[in-house]
Parts: sequence; C-alpha cells; structure tokens
Amino acid sequence: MAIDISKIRNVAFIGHSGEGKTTLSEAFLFNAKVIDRQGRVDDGNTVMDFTPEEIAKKSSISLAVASATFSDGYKFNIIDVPGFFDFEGEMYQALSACDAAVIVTSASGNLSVGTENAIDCCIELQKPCMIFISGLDKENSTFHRTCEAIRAKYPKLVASFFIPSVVNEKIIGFVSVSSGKYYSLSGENLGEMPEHIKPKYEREFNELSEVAAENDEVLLDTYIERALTMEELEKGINIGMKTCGCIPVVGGSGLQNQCVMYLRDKMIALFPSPKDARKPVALSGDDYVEIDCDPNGPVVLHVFKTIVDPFFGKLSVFKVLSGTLKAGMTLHNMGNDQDEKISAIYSVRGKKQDPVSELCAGDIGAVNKLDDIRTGDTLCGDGIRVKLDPIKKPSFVYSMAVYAEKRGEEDKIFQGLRKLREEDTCFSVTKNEETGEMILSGVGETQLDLLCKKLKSKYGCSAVLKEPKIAYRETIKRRAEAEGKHKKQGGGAGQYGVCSVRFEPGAEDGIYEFVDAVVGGAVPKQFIPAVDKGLREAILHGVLAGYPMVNLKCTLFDGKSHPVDSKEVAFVSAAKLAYADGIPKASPVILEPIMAIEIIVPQEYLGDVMGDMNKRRGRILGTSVSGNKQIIEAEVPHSEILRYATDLRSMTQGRGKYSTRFERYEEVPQMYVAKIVEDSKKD
Ligand SMILES: Nc1nc2c(ncn2[C@@H]2O[C@H](COP(=O)(O)OP(=O)(O)OP(=O)(O)O)[C@@H](O)[C@H]2O)c(=O)[nH]1
Ligand SMILES: [Mg+2]
Repeated sequence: MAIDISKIRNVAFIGHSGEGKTTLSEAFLFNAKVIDRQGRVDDGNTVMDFTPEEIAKKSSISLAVASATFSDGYKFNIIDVPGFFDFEGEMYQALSACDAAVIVTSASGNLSVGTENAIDCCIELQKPCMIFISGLDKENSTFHRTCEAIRAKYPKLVASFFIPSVVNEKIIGFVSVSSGKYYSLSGENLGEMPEHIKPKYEREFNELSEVAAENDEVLLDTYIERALTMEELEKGINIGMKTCGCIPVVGGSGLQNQCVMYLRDKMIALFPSPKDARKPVALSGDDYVEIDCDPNGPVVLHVFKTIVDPFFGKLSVFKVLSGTLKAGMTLHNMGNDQDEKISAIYSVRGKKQDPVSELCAGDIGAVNKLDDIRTGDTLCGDGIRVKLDPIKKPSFVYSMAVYAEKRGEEDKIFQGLRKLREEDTCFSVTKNEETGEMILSGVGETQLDLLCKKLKSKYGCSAVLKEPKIAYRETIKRRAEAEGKHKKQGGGAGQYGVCSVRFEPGAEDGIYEFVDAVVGGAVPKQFIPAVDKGLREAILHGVLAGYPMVNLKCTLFDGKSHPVDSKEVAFVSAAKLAYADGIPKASPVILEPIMAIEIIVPQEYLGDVMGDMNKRRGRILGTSVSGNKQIIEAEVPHSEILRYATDLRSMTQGRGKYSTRFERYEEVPQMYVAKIVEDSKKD
C-alpha cells in the first residue's frame, strides 16, 4: 500500500539517560500494535534495547529504530537514542534522519543536564521539538515543578500544553491547553474541565499565547491589545515549531502507557511530515543544493546508522531523502564511488527487519550485507550525484593506550576495533609513532570500556586500556664539550677513532644540527659522516629518561685517527661515547608537551574549573562569554589532562565541554623529573 508522505513522522526520542525514552518507545509501539505486549527495560525485553550490552546495562548504548503504522495511516519512524553523555554521537546521527525530536525527561522537578543539552541541540540544529515529562505515575513526580524548571531556563520558548488533574495526589486526567479539552489518562474525552483547573488553565493559556505571539510581529501586536483567537494561537505555534521558537511540554507515563496517545496526536499536529520539514542540503559539484522530498524524483539515500548483527550481518539504516527506493535498484555510493545493487529493502523494528518492496521519499529503512556502505554515505540513483556533509560528531577527547592482554593478539584487536568503528563512528585508533602505542580516542571512559567488552564478546580478544605514555623529549640548556674515544687494538685488525664534540642548545631545524669544524684533518674527511651518523643514532635517546633529544647542535672540532685502524665503526662509536659523556655535563632537561585547551562551561562552574586548571599546572590565557556560557582558554601540560574528560564531567555535572590541541614543548619543572625518570625505567 502506498504511503501518504504527509502521514509520516520521523521522530527521535532524546534526552538525559534513564529518564524513560526506551520505555516510552515501547508504549508507543504497543499502542500502534507493533508489539502485543509492552516490554520493560528492567526485564531486558524491549524492542529498542536489544543488544546483550544494553540488556546487561539496562540502558541504551546505540540508537535503535522502529517503524510503527497506526490504524489511521500515520506512520512513525521512532529512533530511540541513548542518553548517556558518551553516546552523544548517536543523537546527531538520529537527528540527521529525523524531522523532529521528543525530549523525554523525568518528572523530578529539575532540569537535568541531558534535557538541557537536548534542547540546546535542537535549537542549534533548528529541529522542531517537544518535551515529554515522563514518570507521572510515580509517587513524588511533579509535572508542574519540572515544567517550571525548564521554563525558567528557556523563557518565552517553552509552553505547557498539558495540565494534570490531580485528585488525592494522583493524576486522574489532564486538560489540553491548546484546545481546553479534558481527557482521561488513556485519552478519552471527559468533557468539561474540572472547576479547580480553570484558573490554572487561564494562566497556561496566556503563557502559551505569549510564546505563540513571540514568533510573529503582527501576532505580538495583536496579543498586546487582546487575547489571541484559537486560529491566531495555532498560527503562532506553527511558526514557532519550525525554529524551536515554541517548545511544547506534555506529560504522561511511558511505563503505565498514560497520555502516550495524546503525545502521538501532538506529534501529528505539531511536527512536520518529511515533506514539510526543512529540506536537507547536499553538495552537488561545488554547490549546495536542497533536496526535495519528492517520491517521483531521483533516488537519494542517506545512511545514518550501521548495526552489525551476529545473525543478520551488517545492516545499513538510511533515510530516503528523495525518490522511491525499490528492491533491485543499483545506486551509486558517493562515499567510495562504487555502485551497489540493492537486492532487498527492509523496514526496521529494533533488531527485527521486515522485507518491503519499496520505500518512498521521507521514509526510513535498511539494507543488509552491503559491506562497503558506511555510516554517513549518500547513495544516489540515476540522474543525480549529491553528497551530504558528514554527520556531526562529538570531539574525541578521551584517549587511552590499548594493549593486547595476550602477546600476539595486537592485530586481532586492531581488526576488531576496525569492525567496531562501523557501528560506532565516534572513536579513532591511531598509532603514536613516538611512543609506539596504539591510542584509542573517544568521547569518554564508558564508551572505551564498552568497546573492550565488545572486542571480547564479538571478536574473542582481550584488550587492556592504560593511560597513554606522554611523548616527553629531552634537551640541554648549556654548552659542554666531550671527547669520545673508541680503541680496540692488539690481536688482529684494530679499531681506532677519537672525536671531540661541542654540544650546545639550538639546532637549525629544532631537532639536530651537525657542524664540521675540524681543521688540519684531525678527523679524516672520509670519517666525518660516521661521527654525524653516530650522533644521529645517539639522540634518539636522551640521557635522563631515554626520550628523544631535540634542539641539539653538535660541532665536531677535533679528533684523532690511525692510518690503519681508523674505520667508520670506530668513529660511529666514538661519537656515541662523546654524546654519553657530554650531554650530562650540558644541563640536560626533560621537555613535556603543552596542550592548548578551550573549555566551555556555564558561568556557575567558572571558578571551580579555573581553580582546578591551576592545580593542574595550567595557565589561564583568558576567558570570554558566548551566550550563557563561559569560554576558558588555557595551556596545560598533557600529562595533567589525561582523564580530564571524566573530571570535567563530574565537576560540571556533564555541562562542560572542551577541546585540545598540541601547542609546544616546555621544560618539566625539576620536582617532576625524578618521577618521569623512574617511570621510564619501569617501561
Ligand atoms: N514509574 C515509571 N518508571 C519509568 C517510566 N519511564 C521509565 N521508567 C523507568 O526508568 C528506568 C529507565 O528507563 P529507560 O526507558 O531505560 O530510560 P532511557 O531514557 O531509555 O535511558 P537511556 O537509554 O540510558 O538513555 C527504567 O527502570 C524504567 O522502567 C515511567 O513513566 N514511570
Ligand atoms: Mg534507553
């Protein structure tokens, strides 16, 4: 049956961890009769949390998709997004496919960080959104205080569409602020609203009118003069929805399936269909073009998620941006310039897939076993070649060195991580050439630990994470001279070479400079390169802790030779001896990498974060204001911020963000040298 695009809603459920997104998804799917029993996260039997890791953790780890068509023909593609900070990338992937978002928050009376981040993200991306205050069945829940806490932070944007009717501290029904109708928790119209709600209704209606009016100048003028009509109210809300100028708040309980159908109706009324949503833009040649959600247009798919299932293989989940995708079509993957034959198409329901013959523009589905398709790829049919920009990712600020528990399994781990990167694009594996370590960088500790668990369960190899080695370096601060003498004589062929070298700070290239200042052939011409070679080899290891030596100028100014026994090896060795003798006399020091760091925190954490930076030997370069956030620019030794991702999160309850880049090397203060030397010996 052909689907009416205007009846499709692609919606991401986002927000703080543990506040009810997966539970709400379950109620939603139950109401659409996609499942005949509502599972529970705590029982590990929900549609959306289906991986063994999610079931064990009782919390979502990666986004999950389920399509649900209600009997009235409305088709919802729900994307349940994990709320935990480390999985922020999943939210961006989900929002790249969804035309709107429901931000699920618990009725605790507070504005949680995850709720705030989700609202900010929707505002930034201009995604229409709505807030669902969940858990109203719980004893101490408070819709009112939670709504007020959100409203306090986002005045003139947030408007309640929902007034609970409470009797004996229990919610028995609610009034819809936009229509004034009174409903039971299961959605039956109960007629006239109770008398005691009327004053509250008046207040909320005015609040809603104000929010609506703020979105249009004419409406605002009207609102100042008189109350808005229902029509005007709707107009203001509709304009506001498009730009997050109106964020409706509704409530209910996912677990008890209360008011979930009201939420559904509001999603239908207030969220755009893919046709009415902001058009995606993509690069066509050198220009960006808008892509029309036209089922008769050329086919364009955008892959926003990859799931690697042990039974089903690789599943690439996409949104059809344009055209109608039919099984058997060949599409061109703009990611790798290859053609792919799409033999089968599926509609997704958590871990289950239902074959479908076609998917029209605006809809979401999946293809399987196409190994070369990656998250973020754009696939195009005949007559069009466009490419969407990469999906936004959080910064990979948390890095650990990854080792194989068993020697010889390094390659298995590397290959395993490569596979895991198909599913989780928010980490990288690089080799630090200087320290020789394999570095795993991601968003946070939980994510990296989880990757290790998956390496074990999926690929049978055990990885161990360690704090990465710091790429220290060594140099000298003073000038010193030394003689190196290599002498092996008596019995057979002898070896003889002596060289006098002056060591001083300052090399032209910042690392090493060799100057030949020998006069009168004290070191014969043909052996001078041997001295250079010996020194080049020597500087790979400093004399203090064995880190590479930098900024060293070596002047060969004298030496001795023997007509028969002088050989290249003798001068190579003599140079190394001169180095070993000379450098300790030249005030050697250890240098440490200094990182430039930019930290963004809400004003209230500024003092704590700056104080903490000082304790880490950080230097604050300046602070500035951006919206309601403070930006701190500082420089800090790399060794002091190895776990900063975790520390900043706990300092700011997850509200702080930061990024770093290598700035320069600086001398390590004397008091830390002994520890570095000791650690290097252990290695
Ligand atoms: N009483 C009650 N409990 C709820 C409700 N919604 C969720 N819970 C419980 O809260 C816990 C977390 O719910 P989830 O649905 O997993 O929360 P989530 O938002 O998906 O969490 P993450 O996946 O970690 O982001 C579970 O124990 C749920 O049973 C609700 O409406 N009422
Ligand atoms: Mg969840």
